[in-house]
Amino acid sequence: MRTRVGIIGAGPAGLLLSHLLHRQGIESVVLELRTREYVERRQRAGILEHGTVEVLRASGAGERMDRQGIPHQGVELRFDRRAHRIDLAAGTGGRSVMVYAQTEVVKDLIALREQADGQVLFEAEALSVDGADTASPSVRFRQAGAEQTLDCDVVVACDGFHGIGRRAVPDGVLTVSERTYPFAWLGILADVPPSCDELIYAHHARGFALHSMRSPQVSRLYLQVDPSDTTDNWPDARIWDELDARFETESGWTLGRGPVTEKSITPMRSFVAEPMRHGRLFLAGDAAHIVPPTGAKGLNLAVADVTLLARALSHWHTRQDETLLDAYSETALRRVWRAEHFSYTMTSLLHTDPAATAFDRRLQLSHLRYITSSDAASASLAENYAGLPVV
Ligand code: FAS
Ligand code: PHB
Repeated sequence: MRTRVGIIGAGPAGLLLSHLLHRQGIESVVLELRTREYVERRQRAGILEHGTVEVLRASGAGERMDRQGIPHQGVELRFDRRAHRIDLAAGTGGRSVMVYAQTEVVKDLIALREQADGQVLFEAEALSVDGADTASPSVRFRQAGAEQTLDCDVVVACDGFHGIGRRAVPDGVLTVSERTYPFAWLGILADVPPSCDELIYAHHARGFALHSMRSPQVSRLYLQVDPSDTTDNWPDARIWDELDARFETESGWTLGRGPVTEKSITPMRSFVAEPMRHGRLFLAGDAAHIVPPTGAKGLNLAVADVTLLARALSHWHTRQDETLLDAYSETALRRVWRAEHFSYTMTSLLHTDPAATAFDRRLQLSHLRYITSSDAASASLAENYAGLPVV
């Protein structure tokens, strides 16, 4: 097999890259380890920042998002048993976010690739990337028990944190920076209408909690738990009782309950591998960086990476100009590190670290009170949460 751009991974990064390249007349092949049903059902992100919404709309991938997505102009920070709304639009000159699940973005992009006769090969496991530092890289992969080779002009590893892309870079070339956190998130889906029109990020002595949603009928909720915890320790009743405790307010607000249809625990880490390029191999999305989900940045960073890369590959393809390709890693990493800092700050601000001292906890409350009483501080959170303009 031969193609211009070999893409490993049919998550949001790989699928959107293939879609954007197609619109530029550049052919690609996407190799995906899992089945189509698996990648379409995998519960992950829920918030699209302003720039992501614009990219999907501009590329013809936003039609169902605009019909079924829920635009949000604000988020609530809850602490000291009181609600504090952060006005995203006021703090950013009108930028906002959209509640539209990653599962839906993935379904829309797969459907678009299928309509365009795009090549997305499911149950096709990439085994190695060869010749990354030559003019003719290739990907060895296995599908239906048969090993094949995909010859490419360039290879883009969009294969997530556990993929093979990074491993194709020789030892000593990548600089890895990372941090692990002393907590994880227990996430549930529940068949119950959201109890608030917007998201609620709750800081509480018992631990962090997040109220989000998937539709007017489905709530998405998260609880901070110990990284070693398992869902077996969390029967539904215990989850609801703990959420009630952490969302408590003076106002008497109550959380609606309903059947829990999905339950999972996600570890938390910050991770960056630099540079995001080695010869003709490029890294994009979670293959290059991971953020704790508190800032709702993971999916949005993946979109920003491939938007940049699609533009650079188009310049190379149509003008034989590699300037943007040469600048890809440095340009992408500026946005990555801004999102890493914001996600780290939101995580440290809102979670209850078991090892925290009384001094640490007083600092958290002081920071929360400052953000919710200062227009400047609130605007800073708003511009990071709604997303800085995609370059
Ligand atoms: P992805 O991991 O989505 O996709 C990589 C793809 O590559 C997968 O389909 C995988 O099967 C495939 N692959 C891997 N190895 C391969 C191989 N050898 N051959 C072929 N294919 C291979 N972000 C948020 O903003 N908010 C959240 O709430 C949130 N929750 C998350 C919960 C979990 C459990 C996880 C793991 C992540 C979460 N994230 C969240 C982050 C997440 O949304 C990612 O940022 C997003 O999926 C990144 O997209 P991709 O870079 O495409 O990587
Ligand atoms: C979600 O709806 O899944 C979600 C929303 C905001 C976050 C993380 C996850 O910060």
